[in-house]
Amino acid sequence: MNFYTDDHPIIACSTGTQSNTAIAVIRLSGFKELLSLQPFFSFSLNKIKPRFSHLTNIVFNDQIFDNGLMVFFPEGESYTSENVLELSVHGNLLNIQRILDIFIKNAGFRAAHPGEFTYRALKNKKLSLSQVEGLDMLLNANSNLMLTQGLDILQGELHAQYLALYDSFLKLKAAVEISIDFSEDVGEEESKKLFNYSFSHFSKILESLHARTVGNVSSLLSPEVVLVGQTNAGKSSLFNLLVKQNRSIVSNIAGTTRDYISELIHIDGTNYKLVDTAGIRESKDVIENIGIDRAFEILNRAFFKILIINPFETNSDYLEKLSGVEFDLLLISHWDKLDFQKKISLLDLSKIRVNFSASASFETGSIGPISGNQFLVGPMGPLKTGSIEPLHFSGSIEPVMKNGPIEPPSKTAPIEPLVKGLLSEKFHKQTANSPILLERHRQCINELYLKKTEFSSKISGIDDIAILSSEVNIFSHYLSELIGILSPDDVLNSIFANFCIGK
Ligand SMILES: Nc1nc2c(ncn2[C@@H]2O[C@H](COP(=O)(O)OP(=O)(O)OP(=O)(O)O)[C@@H](O)[C@H]2O)c(=O)[nH]1
Ligand SMILES: [Mg+2]
Repeated sequence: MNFYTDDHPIIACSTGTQSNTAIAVIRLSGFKELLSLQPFFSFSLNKIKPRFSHLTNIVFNDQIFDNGLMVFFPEGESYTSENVLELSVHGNLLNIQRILDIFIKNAGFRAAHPGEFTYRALKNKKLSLSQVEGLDMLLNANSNLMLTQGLDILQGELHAQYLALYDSFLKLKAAVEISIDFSEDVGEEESKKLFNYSFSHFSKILESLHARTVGNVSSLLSPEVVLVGQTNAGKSSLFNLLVKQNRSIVSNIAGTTRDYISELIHIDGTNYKLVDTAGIRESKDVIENIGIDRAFEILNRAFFKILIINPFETNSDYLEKLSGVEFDLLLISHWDKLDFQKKISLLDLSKIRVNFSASASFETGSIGPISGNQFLVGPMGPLKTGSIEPLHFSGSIEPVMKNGPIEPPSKTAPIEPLVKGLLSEKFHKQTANSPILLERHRQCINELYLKKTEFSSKISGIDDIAILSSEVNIFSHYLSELIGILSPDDVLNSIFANFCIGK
């Protein structure tokens, strides 16, 4: 990043420059004298009341360029802690660019880099490093979970817990120092007591933070739901059902989908990336094989894995390839076709590991019965027969007649609530302990926890606390990093990499 030491006045549109909007907010920061900007406003700037909005024309050389509102935030009381002026102007993209150009060409401003306003807020101590990370999470959130945690971090909630941990570390350090410097006054027993108390307090706070870092959260940050299966299994048909449009090409030609395609679906406060993949089969087509490799890559990292099997076209070699994967849901498609039951009775699914399975028809958008009122659906597979668990369904079970009457008489439930219910159940289960989502924080906390465990085993059996003087300092580095006292350039670079222009 090349703006670390530069304090040139900067300008940017903070409300996005992708499409025309009714209003856009342009931010100017870092100018020395507000009055020097008088040539650009019809409103008399010596009458400006800080933090109040004033109606003004934006002018230059006797020409009016726009009419809008301006708010002045003086140095020390603004987002960046510099003099800031915010202009609400008409959000036509050409209009925005024209206003930016006026200030860049005639008032000595330069276009801000992505995240530069926030960097200045950090530099001028308006925000802590973890607040910046919280802001980043808030602005790029994919779920209510990230929105909430981003806001909590921005408001300093997590930072306050880190400071409490740091404070308890200082007390622990002091307990060791006391045993060195004042051992004669305090006495060995008393200093040991003080040390034990401080260490247990430090451990308690660290343990509760550590409990929030258990498990892998990377798949929760941008959760992917992958549909895999053989060619002609019905993956694209289900994909279209879930995204509610004919987004993926469906045909009875095996190998229709050759590369993955994805769409966001919003369920219960979370955006999931639904991915339709190339059907798995032996192929001589180079491009198709790349698509199949990609399907496996996505399968390995996906948050929710759905396997689709078409019992009319499945061979056991292909099922073998999937035996190492634990699927969240198995859907056996084409239940609406005659001979479905005969076909599934010939399937050997013993190698498939799956948490929930159901027969399904993507033609009718429903999960279907196997016989009578029995549904091929149930938790903890492989393949259990049982009734539908009401937990997963909001839709009613309705009779369906498709391709003529099916024997025995059929009843169905819609697929969508089943998939969405299982998905959001898994997401909520995995986020129940409000996991700390920021990787940098997780790493620091895990390192600290490791050091604490090592420290614990070292101190057992030690009577002379004084000899721990240097040992206790091992926590200091990671704590400083956690609360952002230490922030090497590469840390800053990775944090600011996600920021957009105008923030
Ligand atoms: N009767 C019936 N037909 C289905 C069902 N699911 C899919 N089909 C049909 O099966 C054919 C293949 O479906 P697709 O959704 O394209 O299958 P796919 O798994 O995406 O196939 P590839 O892209 O080749 O890997 C299409 O003609 C669908 O209309 C089902 O449950 N019942
Ligand atoms: Mg397809």
